[in-house]
Amino acid sequence: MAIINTQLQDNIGTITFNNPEHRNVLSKELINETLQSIGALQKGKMRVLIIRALKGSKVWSAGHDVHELPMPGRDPLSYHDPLVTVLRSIQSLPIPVIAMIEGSVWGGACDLALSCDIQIGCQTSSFCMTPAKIGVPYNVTGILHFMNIMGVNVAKEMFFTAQPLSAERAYQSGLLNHLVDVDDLENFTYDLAASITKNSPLSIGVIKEQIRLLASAHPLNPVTFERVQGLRRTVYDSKDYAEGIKAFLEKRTPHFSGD
Ligand code: LCV
Repeated sequence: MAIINTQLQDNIGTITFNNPEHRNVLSKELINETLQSIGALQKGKMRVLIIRALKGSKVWSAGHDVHELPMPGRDPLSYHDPLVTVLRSIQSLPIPVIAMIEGSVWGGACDLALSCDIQIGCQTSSFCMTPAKIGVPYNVTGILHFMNIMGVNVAKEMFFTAQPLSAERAYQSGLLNHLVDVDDLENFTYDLAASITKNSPLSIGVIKEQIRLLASAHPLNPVTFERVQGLRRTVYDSKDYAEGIKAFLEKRTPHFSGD
């Protein structure tokens, strides 16, 4: 059975995560299928892409597949990591991408949802940033992404507490463009997508790229960049990182020693 479903109708592409048994984890397999589908849809007349889970999903996506996290000593979110790759692909896709969110969103899946251009949620939507729960040093582009969207204070609370943000709080904090009743979610999303397809794709594509370039226009001098990479290395080389992954796989609470 395919772990994603793909559809193109009236210039609106839809990618539906279809791996509920494993809570739509962003495994290499799911990400590669998503990237292939985006490529195929782009060959059609797609002007908007909607990314969603199956109707009634309790979990939109459980985030990075923890089984695929490297053991200590290797950056778990490096430039070529499949998750980081798909985030870049969505951010640089020259058409609007809408995250239609039913259910809980975890870790890297929050970054995926927020890499989309518009987020539409319902009362079952929630967002939980989990790096600190697993002992992962999140990456620079991801942290900057969260800072740009929700501001430093809410980003800090999400990363430090690793607790879910409710749909209402997500809407208040700017993670959701719209918060609608779950029964209206699909129609609302597709109506908004349809309104976009009526506008100039060229103008939209250029404005999206301008916003992306301006939002990431944060000059970082080489020494600062190397300091950040060094700091991150102390985390992914740590016993805490190994313990976080081991505890997840053993389905138990992690006991972090701080080294
Ligand atoms: C692999 C999984 C996962 C999973 N990986 O169902 O942002 S960072 O830096 O942290 C980044 C590295 C990242 O994204 O890390 C992953 C962060 N994600 C999480 O911490 C969420 C972990 N999952 C859960 O808390 C629960 O699975 C939720 C609440 C999502 C759903 O709970 P529920 O009781 O409905 P199970 O926990 O029973 O999970 C069902 C199956 O999906 C697997 C899980 O191991 C189980 O598989 P098995 O039945 O084979 O054991 N699964 C869930 N999440 N991230 N596998």
